[in-house]
Amino acid sequence: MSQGKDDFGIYENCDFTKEMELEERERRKAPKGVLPFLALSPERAIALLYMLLALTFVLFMALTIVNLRRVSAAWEALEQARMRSENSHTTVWHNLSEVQRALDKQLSGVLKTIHGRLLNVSQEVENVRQKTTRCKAECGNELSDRLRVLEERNALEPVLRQLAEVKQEQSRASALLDTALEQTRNLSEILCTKCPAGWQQFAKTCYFFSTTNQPWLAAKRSCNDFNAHLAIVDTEQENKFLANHIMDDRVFWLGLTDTDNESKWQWVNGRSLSLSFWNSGEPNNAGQQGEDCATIYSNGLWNDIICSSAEAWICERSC
Ligand code: MFB
Ligand code: CA
Repeated sequence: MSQGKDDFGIYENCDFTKEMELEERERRKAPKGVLPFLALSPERAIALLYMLLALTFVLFMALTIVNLRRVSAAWEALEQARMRSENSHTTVWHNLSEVQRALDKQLSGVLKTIHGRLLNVSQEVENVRQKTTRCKAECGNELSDRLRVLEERNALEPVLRQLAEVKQEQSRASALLDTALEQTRNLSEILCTKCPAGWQQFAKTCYFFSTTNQPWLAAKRSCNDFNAHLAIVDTEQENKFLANHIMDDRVFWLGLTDTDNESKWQWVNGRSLSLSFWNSGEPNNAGQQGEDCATIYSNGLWNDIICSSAEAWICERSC
């Protein structure tokens, strides 16, 4: 055991071995702030270094193993990703080839359609060309025909104009004739002093009472032959005038019938019946063949009977 005082301090009774004393001196020689092991003996330092080295190596190995694992995991993931990518590439490639095939198929279909249409169009073009050729010939003829017609029409123009003037003159003349006829009629009515022989006058109208009999249609024609018509009753006074000229049991045709439309009675001038003097219960359209022509009794009442019956008749005409 050594005692003494060194430059660094006082050692009291310490159990220092030589080495430890050396170490202690070394340590104390080391500048302040430097790692403690530098203050160790070389052997120890080497041992420590070896230990550190070994520790570092172990650490390094551990880290390497960890990294290797990570790398292998990463590699595996990469490999899987590559596989997936390859698979997806294969799938995508397969899909693309499918799409390609579909597009080729569609395109070939479209091309066929277009080709077909082109054929049609070329056919139509050919037709149109042929029609145009034909038309040139026909249209040429048609145009020359039309030209000829136009020339003739031009020639007819003055004739047509004259015809129009003649037509205008004609319409003016017919208007004048109508006016003259109306005036003559008015005049004859005003000047009407008497009816033809054998006719009866009431107001400005003349009446003919037949002495023979015939069916309604024949009687109608007879009146027309005298420029007259079967009697049309417009007023009660006129009806009384007719009745007063009828002897006892005789009946006379009037110009009244519903032959065209059953029960739609119409005068021979086309006017529908308004004022009427039917006997009670008439018109009854009696009998299997019906009754479609009107007669007047001596009492002024009317009855419908079958038109084929032969009866006397009354004609009426303006004075
Ligand atoms: C009927 C009359 C018919 C014939 C018949 C003789 O009146 O409606 O037209 O004249 O008598 C009862
Ligand atoms: Ca009757």
